[in-house]
Amino acid sequence: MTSKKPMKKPALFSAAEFDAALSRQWQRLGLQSAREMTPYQWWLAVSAAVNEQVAARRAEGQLRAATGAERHVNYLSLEFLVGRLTLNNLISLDCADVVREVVSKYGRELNDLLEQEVDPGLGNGGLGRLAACFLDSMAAVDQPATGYGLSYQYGLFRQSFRNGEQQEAPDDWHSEHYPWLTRHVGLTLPVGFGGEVCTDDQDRQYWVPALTIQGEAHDLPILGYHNQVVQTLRLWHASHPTPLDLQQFNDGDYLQSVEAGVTASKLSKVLYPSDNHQPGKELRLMQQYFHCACSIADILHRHLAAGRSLLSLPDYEVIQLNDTHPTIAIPELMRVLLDDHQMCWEDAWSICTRLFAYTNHTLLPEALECWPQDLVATLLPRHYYIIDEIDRRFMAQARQQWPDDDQIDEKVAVIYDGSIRMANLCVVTCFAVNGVAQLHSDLVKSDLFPEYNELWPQKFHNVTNGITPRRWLKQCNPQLAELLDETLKVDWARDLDTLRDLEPFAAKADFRRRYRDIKLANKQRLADYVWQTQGIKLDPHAIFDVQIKRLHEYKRQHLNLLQIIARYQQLRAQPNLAVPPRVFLFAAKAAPGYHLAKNIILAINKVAECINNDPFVNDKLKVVFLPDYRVTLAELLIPAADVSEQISTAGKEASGTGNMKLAMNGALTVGTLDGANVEISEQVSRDNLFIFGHTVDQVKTLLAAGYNPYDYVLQSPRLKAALDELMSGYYTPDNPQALQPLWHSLLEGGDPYLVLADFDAYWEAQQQVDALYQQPEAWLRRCILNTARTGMFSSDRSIRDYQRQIWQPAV
Ligand code: B1N
Repeated sequence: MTSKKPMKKPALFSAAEFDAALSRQWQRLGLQSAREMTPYQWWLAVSAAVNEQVAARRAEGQLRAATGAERHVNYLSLEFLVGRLTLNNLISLDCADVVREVVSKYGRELNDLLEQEVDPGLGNGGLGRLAACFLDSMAAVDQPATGYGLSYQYGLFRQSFRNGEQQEAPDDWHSEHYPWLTRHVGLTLPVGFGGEVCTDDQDRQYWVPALTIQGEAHDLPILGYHNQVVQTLRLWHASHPTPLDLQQFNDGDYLQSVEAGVTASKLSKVLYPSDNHQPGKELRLMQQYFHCACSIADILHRHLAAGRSLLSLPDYEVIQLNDTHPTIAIPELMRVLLDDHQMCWEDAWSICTRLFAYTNHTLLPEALECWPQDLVATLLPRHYYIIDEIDRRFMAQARQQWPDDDQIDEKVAVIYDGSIRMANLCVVTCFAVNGVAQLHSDLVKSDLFPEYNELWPQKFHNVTNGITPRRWLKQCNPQLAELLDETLKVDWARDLDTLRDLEPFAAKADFRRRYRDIKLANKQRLADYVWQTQGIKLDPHAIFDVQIKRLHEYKRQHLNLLQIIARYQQLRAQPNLAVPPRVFLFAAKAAPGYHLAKNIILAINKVAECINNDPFVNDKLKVVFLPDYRVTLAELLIPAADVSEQISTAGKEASGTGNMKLAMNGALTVGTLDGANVEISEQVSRDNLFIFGHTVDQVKTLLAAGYNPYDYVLQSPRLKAALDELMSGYYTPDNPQALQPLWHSLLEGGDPYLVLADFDAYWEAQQQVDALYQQPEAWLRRCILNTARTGMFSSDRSIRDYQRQIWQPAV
């Protein structure tokens, strides 16, 4: 399928209209002229002026709601990692040129003032970023949708390093004002907590909460790419209905009078900073319930306001749960239907089981949410009763299905051993359950939920993740985007399968030269940034090898580190070795309470310090750990990468999405057969990346046979030398014990992620990288083929898969 470039539509607003909107903004700032604005005020004014135009065009009907499907998708997620919005929105509206023209009349560069925007960091990593890509794609493919999230006052912490150690600081991202957010003034909702369940004279149960707080709606516009669609990401902010109890205030008890408001404001204060881990904190459960109660009320209100009956809810709406974090929406909807609308259990249950769908994003046991039943019973007593009843009814069915299995409770019950297993509640209720890459979806069926799969095989699906090509190609790599425009002559960002038409150009000299020059320019841009921020000089002709993702043992940044040490030792031993110069670039945040992850950061920083200050190897090897990884930094690193490190233990990374972004921008993957790496390898073909290491089956066999990391140390002199040096205090002379947690985890700790077992194969793959880079023409061809063959990783394709497999009207 190829899409012809559509006829150019008239711009959404003219230069004169935009200039007038801009004037209103600087006047509002209390200034006399546009020229008085600081660069930050320029960014504020431009963004607010565009947002004002969007609101006006929405009211006039030039921008419209999506209409392309029967069911409206409600995407519930505790995280939306949207990244900077201003340029993204200008690209979607096709208004960047008009705005650039007006701004330049005042002697300003649009690109400079866009740099003033602070990332809205309302997510931890891949799960939150996926939610943002999906909103972009749902608008692009005309899928009616609303995103529901929380308006955290503080996003993911800011990271810096002191003596190589991670320091955290609060991320006060919109300290006073964020121009893309609009408070929906007419919309505030009450949310209860605690209290007790009472019974009325008709024997119906109802909940009397002890505390009621208020949810305010704050909306971000989500703009469809070149299709005039606008929809909403609604972020709930907690406040107290009466921030001051005036009676108490007048009685002189000032502190107590603000106390209720304090409880409320804590709720949406901060994003929990853990990725692939469940903190198990009461406040987190309160956040989740607050998010779900507001969202359910809003969805019902929209449905009823359209004059529709409650029973028809699943005909018009679907609720997609982004992992189990919003699972409490299920008992909340049951409660509202049973208690507020006096529906019978069967009808309410029938609605829920046709309305909710669940996406699983991880198999890691420490990330599977379980809540103590006592906590739920105290905080949400009515919900606890409803969950218990769901479990009771389901277990009656399960015991019939497996009459002879005396372990069936342990395997499938929702409430077991004093805790509520949220993933089980999801699978029991939802009409669809999906994993996020083919391998992961297979493991969801075979390893995580084999019994449920036996009971309901038709519930289980795969929808392979994707990334929006607007942000991750067009916006972050403008030169490559222009080359694609000129070469393909179609609006490829609307239909990414058209990238396949690049294949023949992999052999054309002019295209090859331009593709290579663009990569080099992107590397130079990154080198300039590293020089300015870190004072480290990088040679843009070196291999830029990047590993950028959250810091987690299963992602194995320490495998990369061991290989770097071995490389450093080799260069010291053989100074004349003909290897291409290599720069290893890391960026990663560790959860503040994850001590081993923080120790790995320290280790990388210490090794980097030593290598970068060793003139002996300096033209061959550099290591840079860039602080404060976030969407904006990813946008700088990804177009500049030659090598993409995707080296998780097979079976542990559900999908990965950075792997897709890097391959699409022409980096060659060094990767294990894990998550979406498997599908990337199928698409680009195995010769165009570097696959190594134990497969899922081999990992299982190895662990079943009793894995002993020392076996691998004894077999590999290279590994032993690298480990010995790391353990010797060589890199931390001031504190030889500083890296003890790291080596303990690798040796006595049993090396749970098989770092040592994969070391030799990884080293071998890295040798192949060096060899291929020495054949620049062969290398370049592979880069181009990676770009040409990664079209299926557009999140537009993911959304179409959801539409086809999951969001079809309920039957
Ligand atoms: O979700 C991404 C995948 O591409 C990644 O492979 C996967 O690791 C990631 C608890 C998580 N899974 N689980 C989480 C995040 C926050 C939290 O509090 C778990 N993140 C993933 C998108 O599918």
